[in-house]
Amino acid sequence: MAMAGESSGINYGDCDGKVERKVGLIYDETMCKHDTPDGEDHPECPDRIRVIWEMLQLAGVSQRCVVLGSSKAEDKHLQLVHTKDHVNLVKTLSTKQKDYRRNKIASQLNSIYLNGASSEAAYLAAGSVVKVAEKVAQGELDSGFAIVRPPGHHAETDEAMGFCLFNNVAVAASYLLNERPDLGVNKILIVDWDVHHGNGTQKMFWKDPRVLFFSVHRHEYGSFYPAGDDGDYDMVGEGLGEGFNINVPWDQGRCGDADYLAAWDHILIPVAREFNPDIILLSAGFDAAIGDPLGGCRVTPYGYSVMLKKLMEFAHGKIVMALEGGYNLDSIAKSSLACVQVLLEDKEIQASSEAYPFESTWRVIQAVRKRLCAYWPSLADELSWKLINQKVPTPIILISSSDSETEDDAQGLLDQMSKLSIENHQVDTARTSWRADLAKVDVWYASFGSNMWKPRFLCYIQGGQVDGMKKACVGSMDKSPPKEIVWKTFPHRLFFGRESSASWGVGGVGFANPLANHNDQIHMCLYRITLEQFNDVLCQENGLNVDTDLPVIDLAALQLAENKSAIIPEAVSNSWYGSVVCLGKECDIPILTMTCTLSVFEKFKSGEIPLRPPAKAYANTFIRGLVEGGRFSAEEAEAYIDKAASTPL
Ligand code: X5A
Ligand code: ZN
Repeated sequence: MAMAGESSGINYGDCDGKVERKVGLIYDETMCKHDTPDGEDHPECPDRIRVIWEMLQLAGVSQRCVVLGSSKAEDKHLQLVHTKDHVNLVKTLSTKQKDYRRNKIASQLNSIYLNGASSEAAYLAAGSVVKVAEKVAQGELDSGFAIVRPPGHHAETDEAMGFCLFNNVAVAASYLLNERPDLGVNKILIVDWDVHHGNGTQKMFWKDPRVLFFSVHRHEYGSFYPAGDDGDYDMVGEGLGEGFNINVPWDQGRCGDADYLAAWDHILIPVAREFNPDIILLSAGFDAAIGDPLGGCRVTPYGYSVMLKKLMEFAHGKIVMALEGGYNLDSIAKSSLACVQVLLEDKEIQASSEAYPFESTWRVIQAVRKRLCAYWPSLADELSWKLINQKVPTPIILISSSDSETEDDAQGLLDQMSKLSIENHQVDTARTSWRADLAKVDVWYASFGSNMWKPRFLCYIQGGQVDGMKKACVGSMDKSPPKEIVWKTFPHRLFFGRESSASWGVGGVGFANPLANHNDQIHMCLYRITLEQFNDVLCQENGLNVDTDLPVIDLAALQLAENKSAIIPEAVSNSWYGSVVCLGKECDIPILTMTCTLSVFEKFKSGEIPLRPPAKAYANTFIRGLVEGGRFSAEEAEAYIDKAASTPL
């Protein structure tokens, strides 16, 4: 039976005549008006909540829920977790005086855009989570889902960041604890399964034992957004709140159902049983979902439904879901639907999975259990050997060109590497500390595409944009020009592929086969730069921010690249130029190039990713490089490109 509007009463939805659980939903189109000021594309887009709502309607699920109207948060509730100044800033964003200052304000914040509708959306997002939480706590609803944006969990007491303006979930938790003693909510479990760390929420309840904050997120030794140590498992809370903050920091991307469920079974669920919450608030970002462009993980709708189902054993199933991140429209719609079906107790879920967690997942889980077992006795037992042997190897991919070293040696080196970066990070937390060290080391960056034209390459060093480029580069933090330039040929295969690229628009761009082949010859222009600059070039080539706390290639990784001839650093493993290949040495300085990974090369070869002749602007730049470098005449350069573009792989 369809129910809509702010109706109450018993909902007889099930064909067995079983009384369905009352699940509240809030969606309001007004929150779609928060958008980029200039119409630029952004992953945190209005369609995110639209597609979720449409999916719930299409599946006939929203009709079986109690649909509530949205509400604006009250300032006094926002001020339970935010400063007056911050609330005022967001409140006055849409005023006339702010029309000209909004872009400036946004640009001074980390990953925030603002328009005239941002203020209202932020108030509605926070107020709607408060409203659902109130009704679930009261017992008027069994559970609920606030389909809101902007998201909230990155927002700190005095600062908007990470697409978040108000910390919606934190406001709701604080409201229940401090404003509604009548509801009898004394202990709240906040589960944050967004792929990013819930830094804002963590800080707001850092010393508060009434709130157990659990966040599982990509961390990668502090390099993943929001970078730094906040998301580490060592951050357990302080004072009375000590032990009431639990972080599960993945040290790699690609985690999927098996990894998340292992964290559930061996950390979250036993702790939740001991904590025995009165209500659960779920920071339900869906950016760990398979297909998410920012997350890189692989949680399926089924995985989300099992995670949620396992939480329903607590607090009499009183669960308030609030949308956080999630940027693949298809994935977030399907994941949301799977979750609401669980809240409705629609279908039986058998929690069985053939996949195993990664080896690194067990390492993280064991570290978390060890750090927290003093507060939660159920974490004290060692995990059985049999259990942790159910694993797949950590997917750091190595391309080995010599048989002299076994994969085991490589794993040993990698283990050493990860230890190194952890230690470095703890000893030395200055933001740019790595730069000074890597500035002392020279490498040759061997370019084989448009970067062979020096002015184009200099965009990556000094910043800027040459003719034909669609986008400007920010450049390296060290803007000094290359110390030397030499040309050489190497036994690798040049080819062109992709449909289009951000720098050049429609058309292919150059790649080198990551493996050597002595029947092929590629012309390369070698620039002698520092390893610091090489990192900045690598980041820009892969569309990553150069301003990172950790280098992509540190000294250990350079060593590894030299020994193994090629490495795939985790930070760029899913990017186009994910393979860093060492081509040997020149004057005792290692020669590095960057190209696609072997697995992407295989996709080019099979046609799964198109081979495509270069874009016009790209080809012109390429030719200029070869001609001005004195390698070829214009005709010869064209012939070189034509041959590479027309010979099958
Ligand atoms: C809510 C959320 C992500 C921010 C990423 C900024 N924020 N690079 O998923
Ligand atoms: Zn996120």
